Amino acid sequence: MERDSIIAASQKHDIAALPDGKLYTYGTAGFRMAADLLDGITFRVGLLSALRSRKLSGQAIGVMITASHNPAKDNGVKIVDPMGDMLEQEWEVYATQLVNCATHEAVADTFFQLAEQLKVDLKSGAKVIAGRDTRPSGITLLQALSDACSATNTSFVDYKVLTTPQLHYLTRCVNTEGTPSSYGEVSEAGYYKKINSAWERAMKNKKASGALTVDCANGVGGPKLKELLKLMDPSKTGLECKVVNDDVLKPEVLNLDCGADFVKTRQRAPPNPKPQPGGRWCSLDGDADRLIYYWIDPETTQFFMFDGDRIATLAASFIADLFRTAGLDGELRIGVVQTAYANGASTKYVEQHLQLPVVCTPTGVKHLHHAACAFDIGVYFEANGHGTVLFSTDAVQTFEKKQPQSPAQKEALDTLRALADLINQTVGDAISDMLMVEVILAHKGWGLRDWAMTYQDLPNRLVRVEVGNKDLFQTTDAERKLSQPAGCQDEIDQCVKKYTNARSFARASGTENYPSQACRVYAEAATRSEADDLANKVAHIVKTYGGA
Ligand code: NG1
Ligand code: ZN
Repeated sequence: MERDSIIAASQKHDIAALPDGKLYTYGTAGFRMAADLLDGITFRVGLLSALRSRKLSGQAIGVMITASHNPAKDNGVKIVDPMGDMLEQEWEVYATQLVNCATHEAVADTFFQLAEQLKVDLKSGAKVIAGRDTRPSGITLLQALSDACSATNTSFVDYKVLTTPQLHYLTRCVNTEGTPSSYGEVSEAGYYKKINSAWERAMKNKKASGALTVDCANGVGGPKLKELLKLMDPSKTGLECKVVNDDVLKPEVLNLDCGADFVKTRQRAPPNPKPQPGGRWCSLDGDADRLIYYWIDPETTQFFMFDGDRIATLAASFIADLFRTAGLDGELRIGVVQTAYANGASTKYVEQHLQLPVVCTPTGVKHLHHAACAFDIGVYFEANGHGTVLFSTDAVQTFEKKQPQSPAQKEALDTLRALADLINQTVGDAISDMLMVEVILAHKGWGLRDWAMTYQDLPNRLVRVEVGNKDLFQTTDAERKLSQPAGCQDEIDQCVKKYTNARSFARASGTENYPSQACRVYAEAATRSEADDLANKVAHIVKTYGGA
């Protein structure tokens, strides 16, 4: 590997220095910002992936180019580890280091220095696979990645347009191909085949209750869901999917007034097409890893939202029921993992009604995923609709070994096995989560009204506060309290005390870095007006402590 060729390749992918000596940082969403700032960053992420693959004995590393629910002008780049999980945290620091090099020479030098420090054999083989969402800017960013791979003799496979969870799936498949733990066929078609077969098994003798309208945020979920629908046979399972907001030819409409993030943050349905009262609706986000269901009560026209918390409670309650029926109760441990953004009513429901343990982690899927691995069945969801259910090897083996004593036990075990295949084990996947919800509703014989009745959300509000310096805000206790700036948390506590059943916290956003920096304030309370009022008051406190 030649220093000169790395420098020459790097020179084709410049980086803009940030004002005031600020650094680009690898955060919960990798590097995410305005697409025109990303060319050099993506090239350097390619270099780091080439190192990481070599460090892990040539296993393939995934790279996803997406800015998820962000507006069309943005993009992002994120590294996926060999088993389909997020990049190991220690390496986020190396990513930040390589990306912030001031010159192309420094890029090459840092690359060799990291190789030495991490004992990476640069003569060994390496592989990177990549995909992108539908943003046109992704095409040139993939070229930057490809150039980094050429400059470092790294094999590169461009899977072109994919959902984020599909790229995670493919990464795991490539690395387990031909082994007993093979995760599936290494192709997009293999992904659809695996999901559809598991879906049909999970729905054996069950019927979904008719039409489901899916808002795809005008993102990659639209064409990909339509691919899957080609395999699905509504006459077998009763599920009629109607795909809306699936225009991927007009880049500017991506995530515009539609999609899971719109529904969650505005707490209302997208304006177009207007949902009919009583209909079953859901929204995906721009890269199809978040899912939110909603329903308008035909009698009262009240809007009900089924967010990540509610999907988690539905999944946990159903799996716990299946365990009881299958006679596995007490043998395997089910747990729910949430973040501070989970509605207090959902936490209470899981702990008191379902009698299952709840763990709270900092924001960011890597934290939730990690905590979920501590259970035999780990149900993790962020309130925003990103999440999945992890089945440990132990759990899957137990389902295989268990001898059913009755037809009901057999059915419960079959359903558990099918769910373990249906639910994406690498990362939250809106398409597979949606089918999981449909399986559960069909098994329970529930409509959305029944699901809405399980518990009542506390009114809540999430506010974005622009601050001069978000690094001033340091948190503790899984982000539920501020340790810095001094005095800020006391003021928040004093404020919260004045409201009924209230809770509020503030933290720096990990994804909103450039050009403006933001903190997020969450508040919940007994009534809508109290929640709104509390959120505004805390936002004001944060603004005053936030620096110029
Ligand atoms: P930040 O900007 O750190 O709040 C947001 C979401 C996270 C996660 C990341 C990655 C909220 C409150 N925050 O992070 O949950 O999804 O984006 O996309 O929803
Ligand atoms: Zn997303």
